[in-house]
Amino acid sequence: MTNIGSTGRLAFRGAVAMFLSAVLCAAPAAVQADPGSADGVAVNEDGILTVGYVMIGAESDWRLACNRSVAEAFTRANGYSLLVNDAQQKPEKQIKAVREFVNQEVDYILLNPIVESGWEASLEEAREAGIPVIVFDREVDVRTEDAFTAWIGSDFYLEGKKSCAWLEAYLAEKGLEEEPLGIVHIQGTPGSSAQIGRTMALDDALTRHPQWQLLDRQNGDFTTAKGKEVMVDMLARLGDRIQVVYCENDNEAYGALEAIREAGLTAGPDLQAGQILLMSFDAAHNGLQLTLEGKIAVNTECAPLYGPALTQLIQSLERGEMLPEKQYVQEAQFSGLEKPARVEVEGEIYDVTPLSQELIDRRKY
Ligand code: GYE
Repeated sequence: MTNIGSTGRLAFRGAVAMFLSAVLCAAPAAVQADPGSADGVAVNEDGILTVGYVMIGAESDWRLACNRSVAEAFTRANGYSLLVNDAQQKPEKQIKAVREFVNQEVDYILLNPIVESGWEASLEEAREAGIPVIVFDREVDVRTEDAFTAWIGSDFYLEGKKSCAWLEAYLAEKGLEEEPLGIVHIQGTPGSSAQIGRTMALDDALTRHPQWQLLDRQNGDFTTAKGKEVMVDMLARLGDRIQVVYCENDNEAYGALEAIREAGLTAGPDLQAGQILLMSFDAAHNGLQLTLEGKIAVNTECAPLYGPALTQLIQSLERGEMLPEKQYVQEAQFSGLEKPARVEVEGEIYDVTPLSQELIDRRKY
């Protein structure tokens, strides 16, 4: 067992910020990794740190890339024994997994929470056992101070705001800013940080634009299958009133695109020609390809390659260094369209990265 608990985590914010944006933007090694099993017993061999990974599942391209990145970073050669517990998108399984890892006396717990709520008791047990918990990607909503050791992840609300700002700028570009706009919304897993932040941003934009009409909102659970299912339903009920589809990840967009094609309609940015404009998040390889083709008009990036950053955080803790409590990663935004070239969110300007095949070919996930 390591003695480093979840107390000090103040200094070296700047250093970690720079480091995180560097590692998360780097391409992963092109190795297919197979996460181990949760059934093994944590053995604390000489110099080997046992790390329990409380995983969400395999719902999306993003998640597969994230899991692979963790597996590739926490190898025996790098000094780790990685135990993986796959919750298959079931929050109660995750709580159980934390408890199991505490009982196994692992050295560290990596927690990728499905939903934000329900964490007080199990995190308290880990804290009492002196096992540092590093939460990443999504967040936990806990009132207890020092409930976890550190968190790194995305600013999902900002991602959503950038996405909506792109739509505003695009409509202005086309002279359509005053026109009524029919929007449907395919949400991510209810109660997950990614869903909460991206939904909140759309809600803000709907309030700002009374002429935008939210026609329907359904849960696509971040999967292609569910994304398609809800889009089929929305198309059947709302038909050509749908002008914009706000998908909360690429996989939902893949599903929505299938539904649109099967309904004999066309996805694309030309609203005046009756095309359906899709918005997406993640910017995984296939998502970017569809963005270059215009099938997805704007794709706001979400960075999945956490493995190297997580090993660095653990190494910092091993050296007795303090960690910042929360650390956001930096993310881009992509479109195949030339304009808008930048968006503005609360006085900050963010560039929209123009897509090229070369850029997409470099994307390994
Ligand atoms: O956007 C989606 C996934 O939590 C950021 O979860 C992650 C989200 C990501 O399944 O594709």
